[in-house]
Amino acid sequence: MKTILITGAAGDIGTHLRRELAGKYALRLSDVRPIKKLAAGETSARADIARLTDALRITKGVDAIVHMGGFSVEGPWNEILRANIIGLYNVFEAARRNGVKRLLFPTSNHATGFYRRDQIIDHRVYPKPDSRYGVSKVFGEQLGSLYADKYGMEVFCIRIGNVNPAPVDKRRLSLWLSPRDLAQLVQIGIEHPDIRFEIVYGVSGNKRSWYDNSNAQRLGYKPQDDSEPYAAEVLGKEKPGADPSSEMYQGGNFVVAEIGGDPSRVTPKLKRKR
Ligand code: 15L
Repeated sequence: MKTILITGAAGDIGTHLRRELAGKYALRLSDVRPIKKLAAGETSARADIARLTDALRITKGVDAIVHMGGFSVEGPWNEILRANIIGLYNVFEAARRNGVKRLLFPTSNHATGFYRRDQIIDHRVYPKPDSRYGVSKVFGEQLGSLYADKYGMEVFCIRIGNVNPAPVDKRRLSLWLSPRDLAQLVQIGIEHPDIRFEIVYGVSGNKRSWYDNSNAQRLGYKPQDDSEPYAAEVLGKEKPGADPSSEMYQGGNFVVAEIGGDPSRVTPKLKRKR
């Protein structure tokens, strides 16, 4: 059985993945926070990936890395820099030094959040990040490209929409990713024999999708879920958006965060869950 390192394992997505991948892999779970209640087949390795020594320790001897760790919304530059630039670099570099070839990087819809909602985009469009967070995700994709081309690493980038048991609002009807579809994409990223550097969209088979996800389909992705059955209920509860720009662009309120404001502040609406 393969041993998979999941960083950021104490977070929401990490928690979904632990449940979905249980029994399929030996899971090494890492986070700066303690991991509560290990299940059978799980071990934990607490680490701060902003320290290269920690990154080297946790990546030793694994077959693949699912790098979920990082700052997950728009935030102050210092935090983005520490977790998503320095921490990410350390994970790639530690993987290279430890001979771990396969790395899955969860990038984000916010790497392309300044595309409009009336546009359908595929994996070949140039990035249009909507935030410092989005820029950090573009950095991660490009670092992956470098490590694939220069060092022969196998890098699978999933531009994740929004992972939740059910879509939570109108925007998320277009970019919802169910936990089981996330797990399917992660398994493709771990198992597909022919990955060099790939970008796919982490979305379910949503009828209202803004993405041409043919690259994921080419690699075998067959989403099981679609947000459409939830649409009537979700739209019935929707309140009108505060800012028309957030309605116009795929990135939603990340697009309008701090416009004309103070970039050192975390916008309250975007505060991440702990
Ligand atoms: C993301 O990239 C964030 O990590 C997540 O918290 C959500 O805000 C999601 O995007 C989204 O766009 O809904």
